[in-house]
This record gives sequence, C-alpha cells and structure tokens, in this order.
Amino acid sequence: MTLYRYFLKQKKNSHKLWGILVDPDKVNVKNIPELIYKIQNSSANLVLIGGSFLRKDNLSLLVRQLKKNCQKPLIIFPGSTTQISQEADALLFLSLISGRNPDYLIGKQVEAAPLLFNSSLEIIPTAYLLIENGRSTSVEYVSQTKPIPRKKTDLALATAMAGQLLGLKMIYLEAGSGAKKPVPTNIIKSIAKKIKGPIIVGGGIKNKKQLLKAWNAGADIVIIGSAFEKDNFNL
Ligand code: 1GP
Repeated sequence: MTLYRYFLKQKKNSHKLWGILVDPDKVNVKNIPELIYKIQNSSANLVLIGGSFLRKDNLSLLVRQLKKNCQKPLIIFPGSTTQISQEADALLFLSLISGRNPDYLIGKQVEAAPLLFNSSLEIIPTAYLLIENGRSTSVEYVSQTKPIPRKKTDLALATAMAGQLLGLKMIYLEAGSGAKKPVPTNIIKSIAKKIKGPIIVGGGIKNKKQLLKAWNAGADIVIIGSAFEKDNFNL
C-alpha cells in the first residue's frame, strides 16, 4: 500500500497520526545512532526529514541510517531541490500556495521534476500553507513569502480549497519551526470540515496537550520537530 493510501485509510478510521521532523542541520553525526534509537522507540507513525535552510551535508547519510535502522516510513520534506534522496520512501512535493513567490509555487518543482519523474520514491503532491505564528520564521525568510494572518480563517480555507482544486492531495499547515504559537484551531477546523485529503499540522507544537488540540480540531497528522529534539516530547 502506498503511504498516501495508508494516510487516507487512517483518516477514514479517525486514527490520528504523529510524525517526527528530523532537521539534518541540527543533527550531530556522532549522535545519529542515539537519535535513531530514540525515534524507533517512540510511538511516532512516521518520520519527515528536511529543513528550510541546510548548511550541513547530512541528509543522505541520515536517510541511509534511518532506512537501515528504523522501521518507520521515511518521507522527504524538502526545503530545496538539493534535499532529495532516492532512498527514502516518499517525498512531499510541496507547493507553497500561501505565498506569491513563483520560485516556491512552481520554479523549484520544475528543477526537481527530472530527478523525480522516474524515481521509485512515492511522490505526494502537497499544498503547503504558512500560517502567521507571532514571530518570523526561517521558512518565511528563505521563501520570501508572507504567511496567512492567524485571524484570516476564510483566507486559509480558500487557499486550501484552491490546493484541492489544483489536485494537491494533502494540505500541510505550517506555523514554522519553533513557532511561538501553533496553527490556530479555528483554521484547522474550518479546513478539516471541507477538505478531503489528509491534513498535516506542524510548527511550535511542544507538548501532548497542544498535539491533542490539533488532532481534535481535525489534523490527521501532527509533526513535532524541536520538542522531540530537545527530549521534551513524549506521547
Ligand atoms: C514542522 O516546522 C515544523 O512542520 C516543526 O516545527 O520544530 O516547532 O516542532 P517545530
């Protein structure tokens, strides 16, 4: 079964999922075995790997080690076209539709397409929406786009609707890594009511209470990055 089908099935059965985001830049090579052990022994259903701005060249090594030593599905969450590894299970083919920067709407996708077209990676077309979180984030700066204001639920919903009409199969609501405030539940709720595909929510989720809030509002998959890195997260 493809991962996307698995996500749809879990959604249908109201079985909520959570995933760990591994930012290769934040990983020290000598700590990789320990990190993988921690991930493997967590209750997470999946692992995302990627970052909006990478200075280190760790991604391929980490993908290889994760594939070898961890049984959880591994999905590339690419911040740029250099973050592609054919050894993962899937790749979120993101289009940053909350922004108006053509590079992140279609430019990077054109650059990456020849590498992905015949690849055995499962490619999951995903609408990526940045939501304002109270402080500016790396992803905003790197993509040179403005997030959707937190109070503009209608704009967020219209953007998600456009994503579905464009054929994007999942919606990723992103407050940004280390966000002050996670994506507002009103936005998650209104999108979950209308949109068919699985909804991923991430950014600034630090504890179980916040994760449950996102799940209860309608998120199908919640992503935890910083809190897991800091050993602050347990479910
Ligand atoms: C994934 O950017 C997030 O969507 C990760 O954010 O590091 O704040 O968990 P945190």
